This record gives sequence, C-alpha cells and structure tokens, in this order.
Amino acid sequence: MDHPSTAKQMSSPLQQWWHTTTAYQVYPRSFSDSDGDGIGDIPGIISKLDYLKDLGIGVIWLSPIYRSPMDDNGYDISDYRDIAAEFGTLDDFDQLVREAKARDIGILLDLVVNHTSDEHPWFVQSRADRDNPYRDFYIWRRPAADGGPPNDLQSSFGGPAWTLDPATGDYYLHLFSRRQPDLNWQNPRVREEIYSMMNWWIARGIAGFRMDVIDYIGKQPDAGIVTDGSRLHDYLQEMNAATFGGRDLLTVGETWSATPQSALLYSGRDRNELSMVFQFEHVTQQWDSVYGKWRPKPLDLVALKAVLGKWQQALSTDGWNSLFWGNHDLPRAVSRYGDVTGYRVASAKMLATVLHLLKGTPFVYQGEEIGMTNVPFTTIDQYRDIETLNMQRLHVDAGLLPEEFLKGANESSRDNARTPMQWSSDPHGGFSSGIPWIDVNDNYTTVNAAAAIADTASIWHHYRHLIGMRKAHPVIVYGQYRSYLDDDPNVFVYERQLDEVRLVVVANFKPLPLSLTMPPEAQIRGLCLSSNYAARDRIDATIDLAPYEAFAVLERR
Ligand code: TEU
Repeated sequence: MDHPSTAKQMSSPLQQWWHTTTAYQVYPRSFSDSDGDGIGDIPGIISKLDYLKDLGIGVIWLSPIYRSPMDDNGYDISDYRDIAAEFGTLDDFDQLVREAKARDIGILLDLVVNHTSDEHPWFVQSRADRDNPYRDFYIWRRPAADGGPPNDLQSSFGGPAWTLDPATGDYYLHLFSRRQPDLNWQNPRVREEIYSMMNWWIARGIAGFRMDVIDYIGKQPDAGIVTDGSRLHDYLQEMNAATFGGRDLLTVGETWSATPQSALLYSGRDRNELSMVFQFEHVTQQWDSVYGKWRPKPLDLVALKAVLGKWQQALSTDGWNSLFWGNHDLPRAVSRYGDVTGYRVASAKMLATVLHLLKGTPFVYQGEEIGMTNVPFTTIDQYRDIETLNMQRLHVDAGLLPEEFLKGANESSRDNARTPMQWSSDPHGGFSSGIPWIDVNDNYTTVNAAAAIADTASIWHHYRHLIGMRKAHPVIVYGQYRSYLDDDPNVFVYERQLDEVRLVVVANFKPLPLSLTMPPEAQIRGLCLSSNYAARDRIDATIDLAPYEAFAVLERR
C-alpha cells in the first residue's frame, strides 16, 4: 500500500500539550467524600490525586463546584466566585490546584455561563422590576396574546422553556430547569462580567475550561434559534481575546449541535476560539427518532464506525477531536457499547483500545477505568437526577407505564454515571463513611479500584497502559487515520500512519469468536502495542478473534 508521504502536513505544525495528554472527568458529588456527609468534596479529590497520577492523567475536568442550590447538581450557579459549602472552600480549591500541579496535573473548571441559578443575585435583581439595571441580564418577554408563553421553545428537561414570573407579569427563558434562567449574551455587560470572572479563576492557576452548552450562547429566542446563533462565533472570539487567548490553556466546548464543519470553526487553528469541542453524533445516532435516549436503538457498529471515521477525517489537518464514550450525562460506556453480562472486562478493554488509539484528546469519565456499569435501580425513588424525574412525570402523565419508564431509565438515566465511585469493597464502596446522597451500585464488592489495581490484568491497568502509549508514540497523537472493513457489522479495524510508522487496530465488538479476512494493506508485522488477550505481533491474511478481542500492532518501516 502506497501511503502519501506528507509528514509535514500530518505532524501538526503547532503541537500543544493537550495533544498528548489524557483527561479525566471528576463528578465531585460522587467521587470521594472526606467528611462523611455522603457528598463528595474537594479534600476527597485531593486524596485521590496520586491515584490519578498513577493512571497517567494530565488534566482533570471538574464538574461544577461553585456555590449552588443544586437543582441540577451544580449546573445552576448562584455565585461564580465561591465554592459550594458541601464541596469545601476556596482554600481547598487553591490547595487542589497546587497539589495537582505538583503532580503535573492541570485542573479544568466547568464554565456554566449559558444560564445561572435563579438564586444568583443578578437574577434576584432582574426579576424584581422591569427597570432594574439587571433586568436585561436575562431574557424577558411579554406573554403571547392569549397570555401563554411567547413561543413554543421547549426546555431540555421537559415542558415549556418559558416561565411566567408574577412579580412583573413577564416570562423568562430557561432552556433547562425553571431554576436555571438563561443569561442574555446580547448584553455586553453580561459578557464583561463573565470574562472578568473567567480571568479571576485563570489567575488562580487553572489549566482551562470545559464550557457547558456553549453552542447555546448565541441563541435568538424570538426566531426559535437555540444553537449556532448568528453571533455565537463572535462571542467565542471575543471571549478568547478577553480571557484565555495566548495563555496556553485547554478549552473544550460542549456542543451537542456540532457538525464536522462547525467543529472546524470552533477549533480551527486560525480561528482563535477553542482547543476542541465535545461532539455527540456518535451518541445521538443511537437514539430513537421520537423517544430519543429513553428508547435507545441497538448498537449499529457500521453506523458508529462511519460517524467516528467521518470526524477523524474531517479534523485530520485542522481542528482537533475530543474522544469519549461517557460523561456525567451519559450511560456507562461498558453498559452501552460493551457487554456487562459475560464480558465486562474484555469489552471494557476493547472499547478503551478503540477510543484511545484514535486521533484526539481522550476523556475518561470517573469509574470507566475500572469498568463501572449502569445501575439497576428498581424504583423511581432511587433516582436523583432532575431530568430523569421530570421526564418520568411527563411520560407517565402521557400514559407510559411507570415500569416501562424505569426500563428506559435503567439504560439511559444520567444517574447511571452518577452513582458513587467504587474505591474498595468497604461499605458504600469506600466512597463515604456516611450515607451516600445516591445509592452505590451493588456490584462494588467486585468492581472497585482497589481490586483493579491489585490485578495486573484489570481494566485499570489496560487504561494505564494505553494512556502511557499515547505519550510514547507520536503515531497515536498525530498519525493519519484510515479505516478498513467499513461494512463489517462485527469488527472495527483502522490504521494510523505517521512517517515510517504504521499502527493497525483490530477490535471485535461481538461476544462471539470471529474469523476475519484482512485486506492486504492491513496485514503487518511488528510490535504488539496493546491487547486484551494474548499479545499479537502480526496481522495475517486471516485471523481468528476471541469475543471482544482488541489489539494493536505497530510496524516501523
Ligand atoms: O448538558 C447539556 C444538555 O443538553 C443535557 O441536558 C443533555 O441533553 C442531556 O443530559 C442528555 O441526556 C449540560 C450538562 O452537561 C448537564 O449536566 C446540565 O444539566 C446541562 O448542561 C445544563 O447545565
């Protein structure tokens, strides 16, 4: 096979520290509780930094830790410049930044600036009267002629995105819960306040930001436009110039609406916007067209490969990909894409292999590295998530049987990702000495970090190995992507190539042994870089794969 030798074009001219790093998402409420109140906290995170250092992590994304009434677990902020009491203090935070830095780990804050809490002083002022100087910090509209909401925009958590406020008789916009009023980004004072707050955190030594629903900030509610509003990219360029631009920070935007084309606008090298975005096409393509994630379709590997491959190609010479299977809003990766009944360990390792050898920055969601699974809650009372509880009410009111909703929630509720981190086989998985705010998954007695570290064949050691390989092999970071056997519904086969080095990755997505005929270009001999069964150092014309087997062979010409 004749590969175009375009090394210059492929080894990105602007190498960044976050190209070789692996990120880890901490959901503070569920990570580690130091004081026994059942809620994770910052001292708890500090106590686990060595664990993350051992895993090889270079940066931690913290879900929100700011002061908040916790209507949406901190994605509703009432004070951007303070820490929620249950998580600790600003001193704790400064100590976290220092201790992480001492281990070469950066801290990313979650920037939630599409909306605030309704308890934020800006909103308290804003709702007080029409002439208040803060009125225009939020989005207020007169009722429609019939007294109803100004238009039919819907909240992500169900129901209208407008709520009537009795104080002035106007409606305010909230694209999430009614306790999360949307900020008015068209108001320059709002933008100045946000930028000044960002600089305040940057001065405390953070490594960057994950930006919550950042594709919403250009919204044009009167036109029914939520994502990709006409001024979205102007705002991001303005933000970049006013805050993190030129400071070597990592910025990653959460953009459910992103396409490969818009991803280049966000992360293109001459755009001065963000380092990268989280794109969700591989997630949403598995949702039902009517019931969305509450009725997910069975995994379609051909479609999944097509989406991942499309993003690899589209951002191959400009822009940058993020890589992830899970986060705090998504089901557990091994439950969604793997097999937790017979092949939890093999399939979790297979998924990690496929993801970590792609081009982009991998994000590991807490617990993924030990193969934590969805939680089989048996009653709705065990759920805590506002989205799940709202949706349950709406669906059951509309006639769905509660047990049917529960089935969907078992597969798709955000709480699957939010049960406490399983550290050991101690009570409550070693997460807390008190009663956790949400039930621990019963499988903590076998699925836990202590057991995983003690077993060199564990999922944890596999992650650690892959994270280390990324630092050692530029082909993983910068190699050109090419796929094979695109129409095969069982296996994912791809190649990465950089200069004289080639890496071929083979992964069986099925709980069955398979015999595979490999195209001549994918047959190579070299070094086994990763495997979840016996090591392999060659790919011949035919190969037999074990259930969920995945391996990678590196060849140097
Ligand atoms: O999520 C954005 C978002 O659109 C989610 O509501 C998503 O559609 C849903 O969770 C998918 O199941 C971000 C945060 O990640 C999420 O935790 C927050 O609740 C939300 O913004 C509001 O801040």
